[in-house]
Amino acid sequence: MANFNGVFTALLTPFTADGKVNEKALERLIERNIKAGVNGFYCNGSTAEVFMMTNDQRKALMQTIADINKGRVTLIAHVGAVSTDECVDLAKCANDMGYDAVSAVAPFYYKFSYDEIVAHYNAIAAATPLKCIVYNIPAFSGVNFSAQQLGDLIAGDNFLGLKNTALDCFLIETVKSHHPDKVVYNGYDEMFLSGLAAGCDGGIGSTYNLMAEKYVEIQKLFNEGKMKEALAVQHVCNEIITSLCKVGVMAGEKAVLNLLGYDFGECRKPYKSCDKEAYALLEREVMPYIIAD
Ligand code: MN9
Repeated sequence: MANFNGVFTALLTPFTADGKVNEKALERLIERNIKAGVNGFYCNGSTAEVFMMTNDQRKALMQTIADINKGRVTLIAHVGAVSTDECVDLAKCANDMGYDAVSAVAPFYYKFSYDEIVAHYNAIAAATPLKCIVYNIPAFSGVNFSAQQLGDLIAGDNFLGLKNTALDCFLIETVKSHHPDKVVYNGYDEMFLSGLAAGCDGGIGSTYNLMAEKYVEIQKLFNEGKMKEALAVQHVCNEIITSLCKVGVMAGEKAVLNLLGYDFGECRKPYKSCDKEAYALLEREVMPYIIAD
């Protein structure tokens, strides 16, 4: 039985100059994160830039990650898209490839009704034996759920729980206390400790790619009741996140990995990449806190 608690890195995707996945660099990142103590990976999420990729590319990326992981840690496949049929197709692939669960952002752009969104999620959850994690990220999807709606959405047996990327600890506490058997993940890394305090079972985040060991440490200290020590580590993470946000979070994360000697390339367009000044800022403000390997 896969372990769904703890720290899950939302994997970045390294691209070569001609837009292909750089498998060597991805392998190195996966090894770095396993060594740092993550419980698993959240694959093909927003951080992986899947909304700038074709479905064939998304499937190939899922397979590459599964091949590198070789069953070592828990794998969650994000299969979200606007079209229900596409999500179902990607979920079936994830199941065939041996993933442990699927997840999906709410269908976006068209302003679907809540009933339409429920039917969308039920189709994904029914498509395979894998359980589904609802990905709530209102700032990006434009879809706003109440705590009651999220709770209703994840209540069924074929739902594992919720990934919540929203600055609302009240909502986290409400959903988790009403559904204690479900797994709730914190989504904004800058509030990981706050999310744990509100009832989260772990976190899924993009800045984990660079510093997973810090989040592993926060959760360990939290479990030991050492809140002051945990907050001190969270503070270091937040200083780093503040700097990353100045240059663009994903572009900044890739630039940090490039500075560590990974061949991580740049984000897909329309994202712009880091210029010289951005690299200098990261060298100054972020690199002193990042562990080389
Ligand atoms: O869900 C990530 N969300 C987005 C996870 O990228 C939209 C987070 O890890 C953020 O990147 C991070 C920085 O704000 O918390």
